[in-house]
Amino acid sequence: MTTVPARWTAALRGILFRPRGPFRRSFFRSPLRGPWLTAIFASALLVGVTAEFVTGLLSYAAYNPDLLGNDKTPGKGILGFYLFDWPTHPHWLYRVSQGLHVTLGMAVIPLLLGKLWSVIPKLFSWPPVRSPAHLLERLSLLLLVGGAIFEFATGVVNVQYWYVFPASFYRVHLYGAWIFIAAFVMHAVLKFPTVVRALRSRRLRTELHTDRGHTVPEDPDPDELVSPDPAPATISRRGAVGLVGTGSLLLAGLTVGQTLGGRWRQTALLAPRRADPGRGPNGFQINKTAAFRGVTAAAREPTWRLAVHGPTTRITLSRGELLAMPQHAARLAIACVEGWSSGNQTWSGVRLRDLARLAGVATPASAQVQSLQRGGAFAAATLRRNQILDADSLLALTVNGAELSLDHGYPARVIVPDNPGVHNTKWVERITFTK
Ligand SMILES: Nc1nc2c(c(=O)[nH]1)N[C@H]1C(S)=C(S)[C@@H](COP(=O)(O)O)O[C@H]1N2
Ligand SMILES: [Mo]
Repeated sequence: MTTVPARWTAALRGILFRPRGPFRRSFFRSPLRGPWLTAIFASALLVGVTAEFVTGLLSYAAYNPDLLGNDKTPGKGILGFYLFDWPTHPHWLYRVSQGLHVTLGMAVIPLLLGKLWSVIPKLFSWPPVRSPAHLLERLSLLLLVGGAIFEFATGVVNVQYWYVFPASFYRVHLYGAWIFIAAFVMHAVLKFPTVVRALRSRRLRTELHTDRGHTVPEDPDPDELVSPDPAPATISRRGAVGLVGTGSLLLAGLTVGQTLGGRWRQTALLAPRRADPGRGPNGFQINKTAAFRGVTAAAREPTWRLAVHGPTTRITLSRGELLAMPQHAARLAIACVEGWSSGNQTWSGVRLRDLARLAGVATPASAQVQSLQRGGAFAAATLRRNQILDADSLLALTVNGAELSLDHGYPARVIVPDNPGVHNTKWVERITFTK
């Protein structure tokens, strides 16, 4: 015979622990959800995320973070184990890999949303924790989903110039990437057999020929992605895959113009519009103007002299003296971490290696470049030996045959092949070469 209190506890437990809202299995009713659709999105994501990770690591290496003054990211720590000397050739490598990182990053967003949509019932599993192993799995999913959202959100925010970071963007994006990728690899390995099985369960070609009227749910699966009570289809699987694919292409298409530069820039509707570069030889993309950086007066100062320092030598050169030195021209593009590029321009000026020789170091280990700019980011950068010695590495005085404009770095700016834009310092005041 049941005592009254026991019956009450059972009833109470029934009320308290009954799954509600999205925690009920019958809540999500799309007939499209199932292992096959999830596996399709997952496979595409695997490619996209891997490419993002590789280009991201390359981007970090290109920063030369182990050089003095470039330490925006923890280069010498364990995360920098793979760092290598970033080359100066091919001169378009950073532009391509960073353009890919940003464009592909945008393209992956619809894919990520599609994938999350396809597994959303799993996020509301009931009871929330069934066992210690289940708890671990859920925590790893938190890192996975949280990490993905964090990486894409910080990336988009940076590319869109909304500087809202409590710490350096590079640092949070890099740390986040390692946490995310660890969870991602674990998830990919654990789910690999499921994905292979799911991909084999249906034929892609057949799915792409199935319209909405013939779209039926997948077979019930152990992961319970398939709804136990599916509603009629409002879109075919082909439609869902097409929707995500079109979204990806659209985002990529509206972004990539900023990397291509020139007229293509007009098509980059999703890229932020910066200062109007105007027309003429200096009429190409400007990132930070002289006014924004507060250098207008200092840069116009006729008494400006470039200081060239070596271990034992200190000289100063006027712009006239620099122009009297052997001039060299190179067609190079500025490529920014945010994915945009100036496109190739013809820069001309003094070779950095000629300046190094003047400073008494024919083969310097590094060059610290200091701008006239006081305060604000990017006022200084350090270049490494191969960047100084490259025949196309210049302290540019003119561009496209005209004097450098104030916004492009007058009286002199650094331009080095394959160098991230941020290290092509403008309004240079001093270069210190070290042995
Ligand atoms: N002194 C100084 N140099 C600088 C910057 C800056 O803000 N200050 N911006 C850098 C960044 S982030 C980039 S991408 C390039 C852009 O060059 P541009 O402004 O001529 O297009 O300049 C770099 N040189
Ligand atoms: Mo930049």
